[in-house]
Order: sequence, then C-alpha cells, then structure tokens
Amino acid sequence: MGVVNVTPDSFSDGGRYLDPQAAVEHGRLLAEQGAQILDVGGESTRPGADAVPVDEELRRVLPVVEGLTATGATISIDTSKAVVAAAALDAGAGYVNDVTAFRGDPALAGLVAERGVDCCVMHMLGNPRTMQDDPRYDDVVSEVKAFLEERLAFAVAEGIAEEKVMLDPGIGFGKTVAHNLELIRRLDEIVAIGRPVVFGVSRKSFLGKITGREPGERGVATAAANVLGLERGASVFRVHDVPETLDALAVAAATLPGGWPLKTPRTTTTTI
Ligand code: HH2
Repeated sequence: MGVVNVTPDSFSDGGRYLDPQAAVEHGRLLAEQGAQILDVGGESTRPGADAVPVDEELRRVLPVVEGLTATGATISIDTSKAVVAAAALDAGAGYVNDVTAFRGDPALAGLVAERGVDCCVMHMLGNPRTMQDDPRYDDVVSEVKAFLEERLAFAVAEGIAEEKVMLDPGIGFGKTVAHNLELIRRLDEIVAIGRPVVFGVSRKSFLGKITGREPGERGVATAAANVLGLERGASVFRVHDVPETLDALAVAAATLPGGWPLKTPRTTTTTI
C-alpha cells in the first residue's frame, strides 16, 4: 500500500503533494513501482494535527482519486468522514481506511456495508491531538487485540461482511516506542484474530528514536520493521517508499515456506 498524502502537514512528506497534479504523479509512480493499493489521504493524523473541514478534504482528495483510477491499483481513501468516503468511492476508490475504526463518523460503517467495499479498521488510543500524551496500557497487545475484535464485531453488526475487514494495530497511534516494539514483537497475536493485518510503520517516529534519523532517512529502518511484520504474518504494508519495501519483503518472503518464486513476477534486468 503506497501512501499518497495530499496534505500540507503530514509528518514526513507534508506539502510535497498538496498540488493534486503532483499527488497524482506521485501515486502513478508508486503504482508503477509495484504498489497494489494507493492510500489517498487529505487529513494528517500526526500527533497534534489540526482537523480538516469536509469541503477542504474533498477539494484535496477527489481530483487525486479521479486521477489515479487508471493506474489499475485499488484506490484507498484514508478518511474518517462518510461524506468524503462516499465521494471518493463514487470517483473510483474501492477501499476505506478509517483510522478511527468507525468511532469518528456514525455514518461511515453503514456506507462501507452498503457499497460492499473492503475496509481497514485501526487501533488508536484517544485522538491525534492527544494520543501521544503519556499513553498507558496494562498489556498493549491484549488491549489492542480486544479493541480490534470488538471493532470487527461492530463492523459485522453494521452489515459489513467479515471478509471485507482488515485490522491494523495502529503503530504510533497513542503508543510509546516500547508499546510499538511490543506490538511488532507479538504481532502474531493480532494476526491470530483471523483477518488480514495492515502494518503501518513507514518512517514513523519510533524508528527515528531508535536510529537517530530524520523521517526522509528512515527507509532502511522501515524496511527492517516491515520484514519483522511479514515474518509475524502481516499482509498489507503501508509505506512511502515502494521499491525498497518490495525488495526487503521479497527477500523475507523467499525464506518462508513456498515463498519462492514470488507470486507477483518482477522484472529482472541483470544476468549476473
Ligand atoms: N498511519 C498514518 C496514516 N494512516 N492508516 C493505517 N491504516 N495505518 C497506519 O499506520 C497509518 C494510517 C500516518 O502516516 P502518514 O500518512 O505518513 O502521516 P500523516 O498522518 O501525518 O499524513
């Protein structure tokens, strides 16, 4: 899953793709590089981010969704607003990524059910404004797992087919470095719920705290974390840097039973 942030304030690429044309070109590049899903977002979720009014979010994301439908990738709309999701689905998106796990807008789960599209529900403690203010858990993994099980049951009760729901532990959303590492270490417990797990570590600040690197320099750290996620059973890897991720995942996948050759053929240009 390649990240297409149409925002002025995203933590690692804020402002780079605020112009819709730049965002479309970036999304096309990610698809050419092998992204199978393009996650288009018009509202940053970084700690302390300001909320974006619906009209502004629509203005940011709709031309980008429209411009990316021809890539062949599934377009995911990263929003917690039903109005934005509905417009994006009308414009060709096929996936809803809601970081509030249907706690933000009461109309969103019903919309996903009605349209029959895939969705991702993610764990977050609190909201982006407050989530990094001293987050605490007794056992972060069992609490995140219980939350995701409850949200999955909620989605099903709202009419969404269980096989349409993916789960995400929400790395960095109301978690300390230790919480993130514990979630990665025991990701298999989240995978055991039985739904595909989306894993979003790309360039996140816990990697900066470990390596001392700035967001744009965290590609290797991101790849290392994604390899650990793959080994523990994650299915979808939400990233800013697609080629590095695919190479790291290809090597890791090749070591798994039945992992070689890869299911998705990649072009090989060298003979030595
Ligand atoms: N992380 C971010 C945004 N959306 N969605 C899911 N499902 N999982 C994640 O881990 C996730 C997400 C934050 O990353 P980014 O989009 O780069 O930053 P910002 O929220 O500042 O735009």
